Amino acid sequence: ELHQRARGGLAGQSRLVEAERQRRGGGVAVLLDVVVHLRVGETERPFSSVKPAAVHAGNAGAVLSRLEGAGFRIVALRLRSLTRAEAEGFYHVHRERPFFASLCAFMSSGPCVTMVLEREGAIAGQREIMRATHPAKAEPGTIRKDFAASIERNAIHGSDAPETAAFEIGYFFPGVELI
Ligand code: 3AN
Repeated sequence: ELHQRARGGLAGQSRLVEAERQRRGGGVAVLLDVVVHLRVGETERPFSSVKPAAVHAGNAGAVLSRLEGAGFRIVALRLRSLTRAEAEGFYHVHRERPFFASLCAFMSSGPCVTMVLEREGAIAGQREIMRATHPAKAEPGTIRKDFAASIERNAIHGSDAPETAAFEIGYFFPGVELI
């Protein structure tokens, strides 16, 4: 289904590019310009999760409000407590890292607010509003600076690429129709 959607999106994009090329009278430079423009403006759907410490501190609403204020739409939402095994599966790319056991213990220590977000350029946009993995290195006004206590308990997760978003949405919202 994801492949079909991706193909549909690309076909739609090519039609738009062709229409714009004809409207402007053609030319490779114009064509490239339109392709770049369309890619920058692409609507994306990252997975996101407010982590247990931020939920426990009563900051879930404030974090969601920051996201909505920055133009993200919530297209799926579920409060859930991860088992240790679910946390390990989610973070399996980090299984060799020294902090893996502690991270998975933390992520399964209380409920997370799991979400799918939507916005143009949402993946880079969310990384921007979350900011550095280590809250001490993040600028004031970013979610991790304002709501996180440590690099491990850093308030929020956000997909870092379309491929990870597809895996993470499938992991947390299997079979859920995204509105
Ligand atoms: P990000 O969440 O910014 O994409 P990753 O993918 O490098 O960062 O790390 C995933 C998660 O692992 C982070 N959100 C954080 O909770 C935890 N983490 C990363 N680095 C460390 C570290 N040095 N010590 C403890 N936990 C870490």
